[in-house]
Amino acid sequence: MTAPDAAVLRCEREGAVLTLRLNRPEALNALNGELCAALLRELDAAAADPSVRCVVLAGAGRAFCAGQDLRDPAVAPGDGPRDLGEVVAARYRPLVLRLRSMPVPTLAAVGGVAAGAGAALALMCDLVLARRGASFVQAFAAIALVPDSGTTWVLPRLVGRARALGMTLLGEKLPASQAEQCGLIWKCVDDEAFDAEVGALAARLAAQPARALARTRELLDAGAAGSLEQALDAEAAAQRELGFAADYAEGVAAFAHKRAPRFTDR
Ligand code: LHQ
Repeated sequence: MTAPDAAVLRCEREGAVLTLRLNRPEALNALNGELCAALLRELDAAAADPSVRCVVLAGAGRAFCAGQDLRDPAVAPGDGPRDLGEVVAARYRPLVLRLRSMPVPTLAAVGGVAAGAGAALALMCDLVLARRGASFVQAFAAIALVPDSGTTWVLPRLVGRARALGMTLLGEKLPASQAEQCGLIWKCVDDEAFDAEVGALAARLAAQPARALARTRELLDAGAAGSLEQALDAEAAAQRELGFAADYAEGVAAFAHKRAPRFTDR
């Protein structure tokens, strides 16, 4: 399956797994307006397509994504001031909220450097698998901006305030192995095993009960901000919903008959 805008975003389908591959390798897959729009459109389409059960976000070439394209006329200083607030609100806010509310699990396959908003998009995915040679850069301070695209929300949640400040104020390249050690990402994988591990993990996620996984993400995000009582109430509400759903019956039947479950709910 090839998207109409294959030039900037490639849509690759393998079974129930949809890989959205940022495809501007000459600019380290930096995000311009066209790429942001294509990504949002394909994520919306995937969310509405019951045959998609896992979305992988990846990059073509040696990088995952260098963040906002600094040569994009919408942000490049030069011909006068630019309203960067408008750019983040119009392009990045919907992308971040879309990723965080996908009805299926999301996996970032970070094969190279992930910088600025590129790192933010990766960190918004449910799991991040990074090639050992990859790195994460909070590139905002180097161009005298604040972290955006949800970075100020997600970073301290993942690694705590001290590390979040260290990463954002200093903007150093954080190697994937250290990103794993400090809990920024799920796993760092040896370079030669990366593609196979991405495929295996995506296939495994696609076989999971998508609706239960999406509710789990919602509960963990809400739980981090709310009280214990709120978490208990939200868990009960979700458990009530899931208990009436087909996947629960299927999961218990599969357990009882010692067979693999076939989950279908989304
Ligand atoms: C690039 C870029 C890039 C264009 C490398 N753009 N060409 C949202 C909206 C509003 C305003 C602004 O902010 C945001 C959110 C953000 O994302 S802000 C952060 C934007 N990103 C950056 O500042 C990262 C800039 N890039 C870098 O720091 C480095 O390139 C990294 C650390 C990503 C990779 O370093 P290297 O591996 O040493 O590669 P390189 O620097 O040699 O870059 C290779 C080419 O890619 C080069 O082009 P050239 O024609 O010289 O070969 C770069 O100019 C181009 N490139 N990032 N964001």
